[in-house]
Amino acid sequence: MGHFYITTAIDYANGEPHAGHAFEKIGADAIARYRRLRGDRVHFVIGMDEHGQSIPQEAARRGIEPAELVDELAGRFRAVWDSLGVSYDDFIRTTQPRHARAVTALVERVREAGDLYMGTYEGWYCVRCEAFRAEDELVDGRCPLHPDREIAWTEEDNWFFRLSRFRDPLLAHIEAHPDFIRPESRRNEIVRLLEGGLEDVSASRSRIPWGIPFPGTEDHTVYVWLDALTNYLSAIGFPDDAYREWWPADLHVIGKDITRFHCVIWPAMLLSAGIELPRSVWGHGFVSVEGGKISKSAGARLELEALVERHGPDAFRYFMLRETPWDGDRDFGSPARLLASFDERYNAELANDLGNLLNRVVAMVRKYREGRVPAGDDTELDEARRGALSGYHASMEALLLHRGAQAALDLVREANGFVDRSRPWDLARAERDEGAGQGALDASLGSLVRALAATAVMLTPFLPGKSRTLWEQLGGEEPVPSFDALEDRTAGLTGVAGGAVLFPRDDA
Ligand code: ME8
Repeated sequence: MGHFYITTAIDYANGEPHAGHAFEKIGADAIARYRRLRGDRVHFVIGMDEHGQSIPQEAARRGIEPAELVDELAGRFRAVWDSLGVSYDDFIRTTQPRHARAVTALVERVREAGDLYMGTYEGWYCVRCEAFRAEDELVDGRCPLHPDREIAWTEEDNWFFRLSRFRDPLLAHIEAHPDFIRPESRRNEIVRLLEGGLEDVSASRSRIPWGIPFPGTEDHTVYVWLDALTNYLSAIGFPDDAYREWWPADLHVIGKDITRFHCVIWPAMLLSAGIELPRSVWGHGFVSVEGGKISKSAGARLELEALVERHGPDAFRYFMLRETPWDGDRDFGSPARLLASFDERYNAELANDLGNLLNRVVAMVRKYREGRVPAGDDTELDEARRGALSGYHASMEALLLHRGAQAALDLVREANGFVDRSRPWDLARAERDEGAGQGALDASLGSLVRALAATAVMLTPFLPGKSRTLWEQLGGEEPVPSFDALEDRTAGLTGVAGGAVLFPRDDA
């Protein structure tokens, strides 16, 4: 049995949760759930990034204290993740004492390594990125990622982190560990950046009191990115030895806009402190509508809550992960097009293909076998099931989640085609009217139940709630089996249970 520590980015507590945040958390959750179904012991951490300059600014705008703002937003984000079935084991907040303790310890180790020095910083600071931007990065005098925000000229004494020293060790590490940065497009990006050379970065900010005091100084706080990145260690108890139970992390899931922080600054800090590097960083792409944030689009009900309510949380998870390649971007076009493709996937794949298959199979097992699940010989559908499972595992292991979902749905389609071809109603008539043996119908129904049971497990990472219902309607007992137990527990199914329609059709 393996051991898997997976994290996501911690979200800034300066605005509402949106579909982009959700895409990341749902995807990471699908990976965590897949690992559990493989029998791994999983530790899955998400949380909130609650320091930095933007948070007191946003609090002031709302006329409340920063602490009040971050509490409120942490509650809001968490409620959304709970409603979406995100199965996190821990929720780290950077305002927690356990986090401050870890950051202080890490900064001290970096200082002992001789990688911190005092200098003067002059430059443009983008509060939305919480990062300094070089003059030649600016577009029309503004941050290239946040052209709607003013950018501030900043001059201050800072502690600097000797990042420049880590260029060669990082290049060597990336070269020796092809899985360190994935997908490949992101690795190439980082290699190019490193080849261009690295400059030292600020490790502290002065006059930004909302943060973790920089050890050994009066009026400096730890630069928010150094603070935030350390959450991956503080959540597992660093600097106490207990952190070694989970470290090194197996996978940091983050968005493509912050790969530089995760693939350059974070590993450099760890190298400096003499801590092992994470095994892998996955930089997923962006979901958008008309090139912008989904929730910002005018009109249509595109706020996260409304999207989740439209067909329920499982359908939303499925839609996001099936539509958007986990290794790429997806622009849905107009808000109306997003809703149309959501409805289409829901009706065609979930309500029709999957929902109808379940109904048909349960109804036939009841009608022809009084609800008892026959074992029956293998059919071509069993072969298709084994093929689907192996394609599914290959995709899920490579973290191509959209292809994993596709493999499960392909099996559902195969099974529907198999019903039409094997015509169980004719087999039943032949038994009744022509004295035919029971073998053919047993084989047909048995292989259909096996296909549905395998589908329930394969879809659990995407549709955790509905997959459980699917398994239960087949007569299975909780929990949905792990992959190792799938065959035995399917063979142990005795009678179908049936129940309410899995995905009520909705032609809205
Ligand atoms: O960057 N599509 O926080 P954040 C997909 N606090 N992913 C998106 C997205 C979109 N449209 N918009 C944002 C931060 N994300 C820092 C992280 S980690 C130590 C600190 C992703 O709230 C984004 O790429 O701006 C990031 O991974 C996550 O949402 C949080 O973004």
